[in-house]
Amino acid sequence: MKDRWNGRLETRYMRRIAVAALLGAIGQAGAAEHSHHGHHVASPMDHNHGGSNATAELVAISGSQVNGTLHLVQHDNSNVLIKGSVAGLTPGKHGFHIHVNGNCDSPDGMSAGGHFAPSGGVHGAPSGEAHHLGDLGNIEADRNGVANVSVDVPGVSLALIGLNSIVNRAIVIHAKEDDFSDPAGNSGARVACGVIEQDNDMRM
Ligand SMILES: [Cu+2]
Ligand SMILES: [Zn+2]
Repeated sequence: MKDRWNGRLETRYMRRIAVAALLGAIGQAGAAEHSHHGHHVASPMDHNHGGSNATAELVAISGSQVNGTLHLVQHDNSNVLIKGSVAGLTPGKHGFHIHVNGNCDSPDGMSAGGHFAPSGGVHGAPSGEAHHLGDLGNIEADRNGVANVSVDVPGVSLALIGLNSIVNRAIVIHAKEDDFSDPAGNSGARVACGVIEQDNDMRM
């Protein structure tokens, strides 16, 4: 047990170093491109000047095999980019939300509570006028059950405190597609859950 736990810690640590190196490389590439060419298409990563970073390790719930790691990077004052890969899904679309409680302990994920909605509202599409702040739409898995996630979320932060902070809340993936109907999009069971945890060792 002890070895396994140490191995897991080590893996997690190595992964963070790899991510830090990757983010650094992207930042340098962006800067180099900027100085050598007059124009360059801005990527959200370019604006991560010492912003907070967080990680959500997705755990399988409701008897699913869904797993993955999502990395969150704050850029600008109120935008957070969520990137990563999720495996073990059924092919097609799956509701993708931030839920209010950073608690994935219950086997059905209900411990994560309802959708994160600090200013209320009704459930809907992230592109629509009315929606919960935590309504992130759908992610789509390919025929191998893998979804590559890259979702930019406006209006939220990775600060430790603040009304719109999503730290210590949960990312939940559902069995079915979110059809954007109130109150929760008919997206079915919760098949993966991960608490959004600040990467304290990566703060600059
Ligand atoms: Cu949800
Ligand atoms: Zn909602």
